Amino acid sequence: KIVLHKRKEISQAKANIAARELELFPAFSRTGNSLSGQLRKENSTGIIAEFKRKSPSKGTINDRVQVEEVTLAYAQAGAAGLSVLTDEEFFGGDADDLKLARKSNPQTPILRKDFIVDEYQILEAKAWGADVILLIAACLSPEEIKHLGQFAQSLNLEVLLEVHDQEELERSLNPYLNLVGVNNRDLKTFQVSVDTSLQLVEQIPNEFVKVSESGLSSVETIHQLYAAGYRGFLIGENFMKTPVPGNALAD
Ligand code: IGP
Repeated sequence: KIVLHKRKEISQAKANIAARELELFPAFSRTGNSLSGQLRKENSTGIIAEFKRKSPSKGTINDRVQVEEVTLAYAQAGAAGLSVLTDEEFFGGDADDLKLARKSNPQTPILRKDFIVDEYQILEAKAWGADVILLIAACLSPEEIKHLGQFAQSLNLEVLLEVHDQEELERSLNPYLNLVGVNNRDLKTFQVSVDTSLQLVEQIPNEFVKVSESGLSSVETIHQLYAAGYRGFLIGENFMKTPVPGNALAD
């Protein structure tokens, strides 16, 4: 359903701005900030802090805060990277959120969080100032993941592959990825279990930076995941549900 919705959105976007025009955006020629590089640093917090106004599982999480302020506060509180939702339909985000996050955080790696199914969205990601794109195994064939990953890397973007189980992981791995994320949330049932990350960690080759995603809210869980081999921790709701999300990370 989401993929069909995206296809419609993309054809509209293409009608408005041709791919060749995206390449003229100033952000297109900037050198990217490496998220995998940040996460590999010995003293990194590992936290990838997400700006998310609403979600299909939780409804409105926070619609009173500004993306520039929140992302800047996240970075100042020690986030290794930022994640900005650009999906409007389900998550209430848009291109401006990403552009504004970039404007207030020139040096911090930023992930475009969206359902990517087409090269055009990768050109958008680059033009809007992203450093990393997400490819979700549940939405894409192995061939698509490889092709889109290779395309993203050719633009100096890093690639985060998201999986939820062993079957998705095994069929989706290829050399055109930088990070592998395990989503603790089942996208079909919205159930969250950190055990998903703990069970899959050994199956992820060490050449990729390992990221645990969703449902993370305690320091103990982060320590446990770190000990298991994870170096990135993607956290949205736990910060966003508070009135000042940047303070929630600082605490
Ligand atoms: C953040 P949480 O539970 O901390 O808010 O989760 C992030 O992992 C989640 O937003 C997410 C997501 C996605 C959103 C993970 N994969 C794919 C949209 C699409």
